[in-house]
Amino acid sequence: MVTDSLVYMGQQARGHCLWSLFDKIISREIPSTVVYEDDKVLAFRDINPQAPVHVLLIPKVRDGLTELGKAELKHEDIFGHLLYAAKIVAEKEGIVDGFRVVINSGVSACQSVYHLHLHVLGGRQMKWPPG
Ligand code: IU
Repeated sequence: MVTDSLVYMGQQARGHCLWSLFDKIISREIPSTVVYEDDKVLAFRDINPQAPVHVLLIPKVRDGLTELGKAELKHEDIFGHLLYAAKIVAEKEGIVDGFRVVINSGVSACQSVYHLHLHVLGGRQMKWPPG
């Protein structure tokens, strides 16, 4: 899509990873350790875990949703679905009694992959404030 191409060029210019990387994880072109999947979301282990449990949840259809800060009203349903899926992942991973959900949005939040994703972190005592 033209819009996606423009987003891609914009992110490349700012030195970010390809957003299409997570598309390739969805299509299984790039292998990942999937921990949960339904018709709308895929959850897989982060390759650089920041906690004993560190799972990423992504919408299977990106629909232009590169980052939370660029979300539109049409995306509201997928946010609800992603959050509920995060709770299912926490249950499956045995951390439902204490876990953290993080969305990095934009450069100053250190977002590196511009395909919307939630981090589910747990399995250790979390600290506050985050870095
Ligand atoms: P961020 O919120 O955009 O910074 O998070 C991107 C995450 O994607 C980060 O935690 C990476 O370790 C993770 N990741 C991955 O799991 N597999 C990959 O191939 C790449 C990044 I590139």
